[in-house]
Amino acid sequence: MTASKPRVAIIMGSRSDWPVMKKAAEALDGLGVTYEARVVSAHRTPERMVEFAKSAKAEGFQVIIAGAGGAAHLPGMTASLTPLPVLGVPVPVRDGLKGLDSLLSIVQMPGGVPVGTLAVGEAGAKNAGLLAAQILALSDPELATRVEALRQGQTDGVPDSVED
Ligand code: RP5
Repeated sequence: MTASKPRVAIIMGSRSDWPVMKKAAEALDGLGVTYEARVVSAHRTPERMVEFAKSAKAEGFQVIIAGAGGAAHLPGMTASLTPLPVLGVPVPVRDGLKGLDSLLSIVQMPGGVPVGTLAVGEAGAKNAGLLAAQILALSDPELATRVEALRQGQTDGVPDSVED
């Protein structure tokens, strides 16, 4: 958790999702975006989920990143209870269907309740963090400059030769 008021909420269905979801936190840390990470399960703590989703905007969050695995209802249920943009990260679970279950549970929302669904696993979590920062950067010029610098550094770091 970062020190000042968090702009992004990173929620996940279980502590077991954290090794994947911390990639979103790392992306936000890298861009100086404040966040708070919490365990909120659609199935095991449904009342906590409702309370969180209904109060998230009033708490000052601007974007929600929600990760879950298996029958991953957390992103969609959260999106149904808040006007904030929700980015969904499908987490692959050990004894599940390698993330395909999570992906399909998150991606096919009914029209009217959007969830911005990212890739399965760590790449999706990292991109959720970056995308949340890009959303916030629309109204934050200093953050926009940091996002652009990150992109430029990424581009500059790709060699054009196959070996030294
Ligand atoms: C989901 O069930 C969680 O998001 C997690 O990905 C999966 C397994 O949870 P644990 O049994 O590891 O707590 O709700």
